[in-house]
Amino acid sequence: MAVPQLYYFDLRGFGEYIRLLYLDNKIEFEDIRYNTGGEEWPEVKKKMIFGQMPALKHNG
Ligand SMILES: N[C@@H](CCC(=O)N[C@@H](CS)C(=O)NCC(=O)O)C(=O)O
Repeated sequence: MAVPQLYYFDLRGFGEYIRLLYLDNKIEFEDIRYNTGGEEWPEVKKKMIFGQMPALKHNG
């Protein structure tokens, strides 16, 4: 089964609640983090469905 992919910045913020839900329920997920204010984010943002994070990809 595909592992959900969680995209968020390398900080707690909104994404931390989702990480904790997965961790508390022992559900495997991929924790994909981008540096806040890093060079990567403007390019990644263009590819995000809503242009913001947290974003969750599950089964494509
Ligand atoms: N869409 C979310 C908010 C998401 C949001 O504000 N994400 C921020 C980080 S907490 C973000 O992606 N900021 C970067 C950007 O907008 O370029 C909501 O309505 O609750």
